[in-house]
Amino acid sequence: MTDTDLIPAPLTARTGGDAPGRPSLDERTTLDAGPGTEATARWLRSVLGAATGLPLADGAGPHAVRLRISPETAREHGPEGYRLSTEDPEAAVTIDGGGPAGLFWGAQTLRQLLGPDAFRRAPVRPGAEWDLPRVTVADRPRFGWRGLLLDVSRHFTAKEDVLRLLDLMAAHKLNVLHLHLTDDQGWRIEIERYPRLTGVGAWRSRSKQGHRASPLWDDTPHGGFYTRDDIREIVAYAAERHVTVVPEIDLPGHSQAAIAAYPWLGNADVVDTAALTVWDTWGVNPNVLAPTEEVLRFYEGVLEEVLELFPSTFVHVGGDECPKDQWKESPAAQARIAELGVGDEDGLQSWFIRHFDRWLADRGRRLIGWDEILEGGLAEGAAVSSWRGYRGGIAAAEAGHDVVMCPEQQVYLDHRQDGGPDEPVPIGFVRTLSDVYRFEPVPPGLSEAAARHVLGTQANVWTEVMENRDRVDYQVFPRLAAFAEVAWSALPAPGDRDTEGFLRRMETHYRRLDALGVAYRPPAGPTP
Ligand code: TNX
Repeated sequence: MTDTDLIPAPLTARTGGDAPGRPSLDERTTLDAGPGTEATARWLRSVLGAATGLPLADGAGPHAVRLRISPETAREHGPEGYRLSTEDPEAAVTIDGGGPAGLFWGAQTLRQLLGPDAFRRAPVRPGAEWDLPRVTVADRPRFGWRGLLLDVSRHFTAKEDVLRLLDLMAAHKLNVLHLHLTDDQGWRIEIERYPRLTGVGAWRSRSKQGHRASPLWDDTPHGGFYTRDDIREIVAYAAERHVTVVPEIDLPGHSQAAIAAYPWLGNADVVDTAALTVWDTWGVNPNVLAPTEEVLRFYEGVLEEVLELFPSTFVHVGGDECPKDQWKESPAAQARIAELGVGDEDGLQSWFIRHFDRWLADRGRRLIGWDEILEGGLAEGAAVSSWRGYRGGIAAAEAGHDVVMCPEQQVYLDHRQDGGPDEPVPIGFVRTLSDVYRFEPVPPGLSEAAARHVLGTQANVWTEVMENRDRVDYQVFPRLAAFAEVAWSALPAPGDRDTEGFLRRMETHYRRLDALGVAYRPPAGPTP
């Protein structure tokens, strides 16, 4: 390692010798953008231009930041890999990307090398020189799926804040934003053919149960949703940063907001679904979808619009925490079990998932769901988000299905960071920054063949008790930095990880987060 304090740590970083002069960016710096590098050049110009005030005109030469797509780097490090050097004589900085994504990650590394002030939006030291270390970095990610789930249902995240989070993800070389768009407590995406999903389903009133249900639930009326253009903007903004947005439409559980909007979606023979409102507390909700053909058609309609907006290969259909009580009680659901020959209520749940697995496959997409979709038999092409520990992920991977590891014990960022009384979100397991750093996405004992099915890993942020951006910032940071290093870097086994070294590099990283205006949890705790 070097003194460059990069996070996530690169594969290799070799600091150079004592050649005279020191590489730096200054008034003479130009951008030399080779074919296919224009998008990253634009990003660099806008971000570094704002922070430094430098003109960064187009042009080649010894003072240039030279951007290239390089087949040799692609061969060595893959499309997300890059090589960055401040030691090549023909330019001040050279970044060779294996592909456009690799080039972009290299540009993120350059920003870190310039120091924390490179993360500001206006120059704080006008006329300053922007020194760079003499270094050659070669880098590539360990996993292709380096994700963050944001629950925008329990509390709506304003579009501007989603865009900001995408910038923060990109700064940490994360590349999948899993947007949890629907749940019992709110439907957050406009669906043209079903206007009540947002007209009714995006709004909840003051809790009728009040704080009796949970002292932690924010009782304020709440709502919001993304229009189709908002979604297009989020997806395009993400794509410019090489982040894929994976949409989640949760079914057949976690569906009360949809049922409140269209009561016939629910089990109307056992519950007065017309009286249901968007759920005003949290937990596992009994009001699940009715297992009818009409409900399937309805969700096909929803997903058709979702596919128009999200180019992501993977589409998440939830499948988690679907209580089967209503199906047990409902004569209509029991008749369906017999008619479909699916055996029992678990079979009904897989009937839903299997249907959408085929439906998505017919449209060139792939289904991903929470590990409960294993119950009653895994659909043929399904991938699994393993959240109740590793178990579901292991079973799915050993059966040849792709998995994303996101065990709640390790990487649920809604969970507290300390056992003390002052954590603003005092729920769940205690998971410190160092704990997250010691998370290993590939559990020991997984066969080599199964390990190849671990697409990667994801940290999940559920927002039941996070009413605003500062709360989310506090829960996500700094732990996302540790998570990013686990997802990107070639770290040794957890017992051999250099946690001390990571925490030392974090000292610099906190300055970057300060410059970015992130309301992270201070290392000394909430009440230092
Ligand atoms: C479980 S993770 C859930 C979410 C909650 C979360 C709270 C998952 C698939 N389901 O609905 O928000 O726990 O930590």
